[in-house]
Amino acid sequence: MKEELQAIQEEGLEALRQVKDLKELESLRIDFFGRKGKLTDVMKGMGNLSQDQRPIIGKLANEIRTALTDAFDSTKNALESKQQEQQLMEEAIDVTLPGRKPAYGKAHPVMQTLDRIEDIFNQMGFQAVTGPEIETEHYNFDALNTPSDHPARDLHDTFYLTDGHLLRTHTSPVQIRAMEKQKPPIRIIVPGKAYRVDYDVSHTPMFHQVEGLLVDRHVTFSELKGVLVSFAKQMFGDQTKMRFRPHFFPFTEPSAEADISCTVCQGKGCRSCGHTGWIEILGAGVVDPEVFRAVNYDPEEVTGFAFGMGVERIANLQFRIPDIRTFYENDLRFLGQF
Ligand code: 2U9
Repeated sequence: MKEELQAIQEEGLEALRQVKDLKELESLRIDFFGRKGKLTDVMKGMGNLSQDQRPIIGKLANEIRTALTDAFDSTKNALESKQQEQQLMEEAIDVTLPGRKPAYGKAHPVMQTLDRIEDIFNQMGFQAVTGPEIETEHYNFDALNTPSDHPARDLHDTFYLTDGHLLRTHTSPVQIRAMEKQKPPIRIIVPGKAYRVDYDVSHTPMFHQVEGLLVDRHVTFSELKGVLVSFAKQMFGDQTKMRFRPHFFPFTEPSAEADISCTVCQGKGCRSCGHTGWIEILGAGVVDPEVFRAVNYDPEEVTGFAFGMGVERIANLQFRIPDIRTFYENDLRFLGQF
């Protein structure tokens, strides 16, 4: 039995020298110390020993068990540190590698233009207000003096919803709501989305507008011109010229369309301006007395001016984009350039 125990010790120590990882070590532990393990087997045979042999062999068996347990423990410690070291090596960060560039987002070009327009009018004392995109015929057309047979009301031009609702075709209903809430004087701009049944190089079914309204005593077309010329110079440069052509809108009288000197050829005439030297950028006029009556303002006491511009059109000129539909194709290669 003594030889058997010594052989087990030899075998165990040798096996521990060969062991490669913690998994192998665990199966060795079961092989030697498990319920059916080699050492346990020999110990079971102790009962058959004579009285005088039993303490001697018992002592030897304990010594061997302790020696093997110690060897197991130190092998386990060594394997564990080896494994940890390997893991640290594998997870090591190479601080000399070049960094990855994060993809920065930025404001959509139409929003950049909208922000700039808002800034300019804010500096001139106009406050931005907003309102609902789903409107009634009353706020979108009736209160704005638009006759019931006006072509803008046509199914082909306006997105009608159910229950007499529609998608606003301009942001003008917001000015009506503002006048209903507030007595004059009023000096507001209304930035926001508008919707029309239209789709070509210069129209998308959803587009953005900035409209403005100023109401006070003794407001004339001159003040309107002053504000708009100042806007055009700040937006397109100090050398920009502006001209007003007579026009018609149901909600203003007199009305005008305003052009600026071409931003490409400075008014000399080129392909961009159809060789006229001028580019149309907005519409404007003196608020029609009928509009004031609709909101219980007295047209004998107050006058006002209003204007409206399409933001995509301005962004178009600012960034020289030939087709405004590209703003809404969501191609990041296009949008990232601005
Ligand atoms: C009220 C009274 C008057 C707003 C105005 C225009 C002229 C105009 C167009 C420009 C290009 C719309 O986006 S566009 O197609 N707008 O020409 N808008 S005056 O007049 C108002 C608005 C509200 C109460």
